[in-house]
Amino acid sequence: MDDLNELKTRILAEIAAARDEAALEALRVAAVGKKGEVSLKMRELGKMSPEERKTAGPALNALKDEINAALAARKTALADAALEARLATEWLDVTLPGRPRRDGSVHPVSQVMEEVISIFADMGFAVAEGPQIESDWYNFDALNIPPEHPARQEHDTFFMNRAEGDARPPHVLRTHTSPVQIRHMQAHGAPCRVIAPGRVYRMDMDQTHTPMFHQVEGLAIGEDISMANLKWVLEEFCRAFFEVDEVELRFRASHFPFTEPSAEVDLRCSWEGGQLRVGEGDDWMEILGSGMVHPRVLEAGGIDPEKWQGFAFGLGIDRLAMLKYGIPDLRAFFDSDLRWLRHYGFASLEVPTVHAGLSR
Ligand code: 2NL
Repeated sequence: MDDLNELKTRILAEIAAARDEAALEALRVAAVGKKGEVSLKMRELGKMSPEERKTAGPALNALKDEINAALAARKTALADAALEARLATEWLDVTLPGRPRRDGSVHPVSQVMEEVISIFADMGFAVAEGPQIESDWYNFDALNIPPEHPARQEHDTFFMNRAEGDARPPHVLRTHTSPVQIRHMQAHGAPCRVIAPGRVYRMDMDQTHTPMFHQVEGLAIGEDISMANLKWVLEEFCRAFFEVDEVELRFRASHFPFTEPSAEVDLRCSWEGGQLRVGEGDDWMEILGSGMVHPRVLEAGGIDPEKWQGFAFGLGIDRLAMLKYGIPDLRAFFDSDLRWLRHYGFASLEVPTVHAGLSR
């Protein structure tokens, strides 16, 4: 019995001192494995007298149980300790602010888009959005653009292929954001005051044209809206956008199928020393097209032209960005050159608003 106690004390001490799971497994094999010390002693039971066996048998079984329990407890303790150690090296302060690996910047087109939206929002215009792939009805017919109009020729517009044998007219990549406003009129009726910013597509590519560019169109419909309201809104826009106190606009008679009368709008400026100054000088710079919504376009939008009238305008965002921020070549806008973006980009956490300043 004494040597059993000794054996127990030694094995339990070894288990308590085991450093890892491999050491623990070696101890298990040496103690209670098939040829382990305890197992060998159990084999000796057969040679004992029945009297001896009566006490030695249960004692050995108890020892085996105790060793197995100690092995299991140590195993759990080792696993817990390993987890503790891992957690201690992997901890992370979730209250720390984000740490961007490199500061991105806002693209000039996005910046100007936000500026323009912010200015019109300040005048009570809501923002409307719609699909970039349109039916020819929304892109052309609803806008009173006749079938023989050059914009409808293969040459100027991107057409989407129909399935083989499908005779319906093909969809197009929208050539302006006007379809968004047609959809808005149909869904919400009159009166309304919206702008429709977004990407538009035309087959054109040179120093001042890219096949995809950005437009904002505006539409205001009411019972007695006139060109005077249009003029004030556009003046207010130019003052805010170019960040000057006074501007002068010049309306030149023009022609669009979707407005009657139509006007192109020029802004007084000077280009002295290659630097644009708005509101002074003897130059005029064309900035947008506009007019009173054609009655047929109101009808296409489900609005009664006998009761309602409105003005509309369309301006190109990319050109405005070039003018305001002195960027010479339009094509570089879409090259995704990081050096260009870092040079012309804007801080990413400063949202332009009319009251906080548009472009600081
Ligand atoms: C331009 C000309 C323009 C419009 C766009 C418009 C939209 C509706 C009804 C009537 Cl739903 N008009 N949009 C009107 C006049 C001019 O854009 O030269 N843009 C760069």
